[in-house]
Order: sequence, then structure tokens, then C-alpha cells
Amino acid sequence: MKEGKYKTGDTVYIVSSGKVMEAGVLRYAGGFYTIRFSQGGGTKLRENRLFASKEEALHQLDKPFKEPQINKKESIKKEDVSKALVQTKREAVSDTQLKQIIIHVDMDAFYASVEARDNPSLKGKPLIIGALPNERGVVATCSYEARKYGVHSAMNIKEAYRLCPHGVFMHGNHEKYRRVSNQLHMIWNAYCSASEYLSLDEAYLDVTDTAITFEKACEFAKIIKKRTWEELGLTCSVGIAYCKAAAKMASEEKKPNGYFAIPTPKDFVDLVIDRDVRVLYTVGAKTAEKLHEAGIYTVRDIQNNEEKVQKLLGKQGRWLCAMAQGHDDSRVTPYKPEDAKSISREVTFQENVNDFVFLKDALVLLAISVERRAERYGLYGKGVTLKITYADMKGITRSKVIETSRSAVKIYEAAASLLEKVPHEKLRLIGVGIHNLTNIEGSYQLTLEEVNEEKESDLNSLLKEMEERYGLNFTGSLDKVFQGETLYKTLEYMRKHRKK
Ligand code: TTP
Ligand code: MG
Repeated sequence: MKEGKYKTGDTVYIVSSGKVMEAGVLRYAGGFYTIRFSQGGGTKLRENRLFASKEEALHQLDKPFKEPQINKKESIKKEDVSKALVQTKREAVSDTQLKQIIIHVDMDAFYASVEARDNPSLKGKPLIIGALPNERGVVATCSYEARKYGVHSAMNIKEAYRLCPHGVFMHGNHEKYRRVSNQLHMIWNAYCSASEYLSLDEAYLDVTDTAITFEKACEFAKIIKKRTWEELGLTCSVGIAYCKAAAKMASEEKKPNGYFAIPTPKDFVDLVIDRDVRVLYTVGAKTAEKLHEAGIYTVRDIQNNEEKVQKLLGKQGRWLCAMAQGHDDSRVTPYKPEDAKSISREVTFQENVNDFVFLKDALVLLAISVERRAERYGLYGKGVTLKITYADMKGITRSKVIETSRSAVKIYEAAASLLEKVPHEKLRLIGVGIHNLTNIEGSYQLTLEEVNEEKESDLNSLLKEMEERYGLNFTGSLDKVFQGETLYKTLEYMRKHRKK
């Protein structure tokens, strides 16, 4: 494992709990530096969290850590951001109901559009992202050209191939979509006082206080569309409405590249009254079936059968009856990473596996991946989960309480001990996660003794053993293993190449 910019013994600075601390580099192992604070104690950090001088570290204090931009094309003009955010006093509302103006924005065929943007030869083609036709897997998304053949998200890849054999099949590149998503957030957040991200490509924006009028909100939505196209080369659909549910419906109304406004509850009701109940977006296939069986097919039927609907569906029924009249008071709730329930990483193998030596090794890489994600969000777990799906599709999860940590070694050790106790039969999926998340470090800061014990030398020796077992070389390339699809490919390689 090669050291990077810093050498063992260098004095470096880090930012911790809003303070600059001086620390001496102890050693480098497993992709991390282990440092010892001059005041005693120590911790593990990656190179990008270390600073050669106090000034550099102080500078970092002023601006939160950001990932370096990898693709120049994806960078957006900073000076444009926040231009529109002019906080003005909100108009007094006469009625008791809280008036809201919400924009819902949703990218069109997100993963596929990003891939087509970055490789123009894919433009206009039926593009299917998820897996290759000869692999196991499902469609993550597909371009609108592929949708014409009936291909859709979550469809088995084999079925997609049957429907669209001339389609272009690709793996996704999640890291890239996450980066684009961050850039989208920067555009969106320039126009709203609060945003609620529903997925990488979709959010509610509360523009009540920033737009003040509905007309201005419509203008914001148009600017968001224009900037998304001009700066990121992507199209999105926007809906502007007086509540969240109507805004979401509005953005779907004219997809792709759509723009649609629903200014009042009356406009909403007029639009949906004779449509199937499924137009109300919390109504999934099962709920729709229940309603249909009870003779309730349209939104009008809900209006005329409120008691029946509430009896049939309880709390959801009450929400549906309100929505059928155009009422939805729910607020935009900003996403906080610490609200996430768990951080996990899993892999589905191309063929079923019952090589438990390999599976234990797979846990090492999955645990490192979880550690890196947890580090990115500043979170630690108080429990570790092992997830398995056996060849017969039977799924199990096993959990273990740990001392608050996000250390890959600790996650691995817990998961490996859980693996020992489960039935050793052929399986198709294995995953590792941490749960019971907290942003309080707990025992993360090691005592000096623990540093000397050198836990991460455990990680290093695990990786070394694996290098020998699979003829791999992680040295200097461990970071690469965790980019995009590489972890999956590395695990597939290991599955096929274990030496005795
Ligand atoms: P969606 O917004 O549901 O779909 P989309 O953006 O591809 O297409 P559109 O909005 O125009 O209908 O999901 C956003 C991304 O999330 C999608 O590009 C891929 C990913 N995704 C999955 O990986 N699996 C899924 O089952 C779904 C629905 C989405
Ligand atoms: Mg979308």
C-alpha cells in the first residue's frame, strides 16, 4: 500500500469538531493514515482530510468539505447560485389554512440521460441501465425510446431484452449520478427556503417565502429547467402547485421535459375528478385493487363514498378523501442524512455461491464501502446487519450490537461472526450495513493504546491475505475498487478466481 502526499512521521493538521488540531502521522495502512494527536489519543483519516499547514486547515474550517469535481462538464457557475434567493417578508394570509407554493422537480430518465449526455453516440437510442442481457439484474431505468417497447424500471433484465433486443444495455455509475445530483441540489436550493429530496433526481422545493406569488414561482420553475439544461445538459419535468401532492402530480403531467402548474385545489379537482384513483400518488397497485373491488374507480367515486373509503383503508383512506377534495397540508421536510435508518452495501452474484471463504472476504470489501459512505455523511453505527438471500430467494437478516463505530474492521468482524452462524447454503446476495445511526463519534477516537494496537493493521493484513488468495493487487488501487461498478466487478472476479 503506497503512501500519498504525506509520509510517516510528518506533522500534519486536521479539522476536528470545528477546531484545528496538530497531529503527527503515525503510519499509512489500508487506504488510511493513522495519526496521533500531540495531546494524546489518535484517529484514522484519509489524505483529503489532512493539511500540511495550520493556515490550510483554518481555511478548510470556513468551507465544509466538498468532493473534488471530476468532470469539468458537470461543474456549474458558482456566481449564478443563490442569485434568485431573495428572502422577503411573507404576505399575510387571511385564512387559517397555511398557504404554500411548492415546486416538484423530477429529472427525465435520470441515469439514462446522464449516460447519453456523456456519450453522444447513445443519444436517441433505446438505452437500458441496470445490467447486461446475459447477467442477473433488473432495469434501474431506461430512456424514453426504450419505454416505447414496454421496458420500465424494476423489470427483470431478461424481460427487457426480450422486449427490446436491439437496446443498448449498460451498468449504471452511481458515483457519477450522485455527483450530478449534488449539482442539481445547488441549482434547486438557490430558489427555495427548504428542499426535500425524494431520491437522487427528485425533490420538493418550498418556494412560499422566496417566490411570494404563484406567478414568480412559475418563473422560478422555468429558470430551474433552463439552468438544468444549459449548465448540466439534462432535462427535467417541473410541477408548480399550492401543495406537495398536486406539485408531484403536475410534474408527471407533461413528462418528459414537462412544465405544468396547478394553482388551486379547484384546478386540481377539475383535472383529476374523472381519472382512476391511481392518479392520487399514494395509491399503489394493491390499494387500487382494493378500491376497485369495492366499486370505487375514480376520484369522483372517492368523493361520493368517503365513509366506505375510510373504513376500507383507515388512515390512508382519510388522506385520500382529503386529497380527492384537493387538500394536502403536508410540509416540505428537509432531508437530513442522520434521518437515514441505515447505511448498507450489498451485491447480487451472477451465479449462486457457497464458498464461505470467499463470502467472508467479500464482507471485507463491503465493510470498507460502508465505512466510506458513513464517513461521507459523518455518521456512525451502533449495530451491524448482515443480509443474505439464498438461492431459493429466502432472505434473512442478522444483526449485532457494536460499540458506536464506522470502522471497516469492526463492521467486518461483526458481520463475519454473524455469517458463521447462518446456514451455509448456496446464496445469491450478501450485504452488510450499519444501523442505529448517530453523528456522535462514540469510541471512534481511539486511545493511544488502541492506536498502538493498530486495529487497521488488521485491515491491512486481511487485504494482504486476500491479495494472495485471488492474485489481486489492492496496493495503490483500493480507492478505485470503490468507484462506480468496480466493487461489484472485483467481487465477481474474486468469486471466480479463488486459489486453494
Ligand atoms: P425515476 O425518477 O423514478 O425515473 P427516471 O428519472 O429514470 O425517469 P422519469 O422520471 O423520467 O420517469 O427514478 C430516478 C432514478 O432512480 C432512475 O433514473 C434510476 C433510479 N431507479 C432505480 O434504480 N430503480 C427503480 O426501480 C427506479 C424507479 C429508479
Ligand atoms: Mg426521474
